[in-house]
Amino acid sequence: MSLVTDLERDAFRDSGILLLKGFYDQSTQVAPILEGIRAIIELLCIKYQVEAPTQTADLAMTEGFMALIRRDRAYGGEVYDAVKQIPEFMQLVSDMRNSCLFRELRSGSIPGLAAGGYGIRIDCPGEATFRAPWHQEFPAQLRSLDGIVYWTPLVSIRPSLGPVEVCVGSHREGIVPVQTALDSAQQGAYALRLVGEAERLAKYQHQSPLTEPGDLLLMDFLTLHQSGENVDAYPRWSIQFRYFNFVNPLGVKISWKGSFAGGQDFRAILDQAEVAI
Ligand SMILES: O=C(O)CCC(=O)C(=O)O
Ligand SMILES: [Fe+2]
Repeated sequence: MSLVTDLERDAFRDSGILLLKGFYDQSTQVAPILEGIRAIIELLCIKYQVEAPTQTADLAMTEGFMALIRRDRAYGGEVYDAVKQIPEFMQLVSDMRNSCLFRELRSGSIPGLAAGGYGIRIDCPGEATFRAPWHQEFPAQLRSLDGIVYWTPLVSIRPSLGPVEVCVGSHREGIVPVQTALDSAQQGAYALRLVGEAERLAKYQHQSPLTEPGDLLLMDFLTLHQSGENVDAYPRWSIQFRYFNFVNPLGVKISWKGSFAGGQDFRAILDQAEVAI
């Protein structure tokens, strides 16, 4: 049975973005991840003697997490590193339906799951350091040119949480040249800036889809997108991972290497393989 209709597949090809409502099962796939996060926050509140409610996932991921980072921002980093090791998270990331979906969207492909390209974002209110500026996934991840970002929220995404913003159809632009911002406190992929950003962004219709846990937002590796601004009182929790295509000629040429997630700058890898972009 198909996971997408022909209409959806064509819409993804044309717009570089596709929202599949309720792709994951809330009770069997999402809820166990939320419970894992709750337990980790509870353990850290005990460890650091932070007084905060953690009896439900909702309380732990709002009040509990905020209390932890108010005490020490580094505790938030501890949560971030821990939650991606929840087995149920890895089960969702490697769900067979993800590769089936990739095959349907990229006909003739052999799907790969990008190592180090999966995680759970915790976008804290008012923080700019870890906000992803306008970017394409390809330089940040490499692996193959025709990869797809899988993005699925763990909380209901309201406008104040800063939904991801996407330029519809921008993937057709091809690889956009980037430069490193030297005046930014941001590091790695977050320090890259699109050349001629304002003019490029102005060409496209912008969308900031509101999503619910279980929904899956797909973005082409060349689609321009950025993190929205979280002006809420609570963090924005979301899962992202990337599938790529082993068959893609550029992927074969660079030996499916990763970029910043693999500890290397994409420019070095493309140079080594003598790929000009
Ligand atoms: O969730 C975000 O704010 C950014 C997501 C993103 O850039 C990605 O998943 O590739
Ligand atoms: Fe991205």
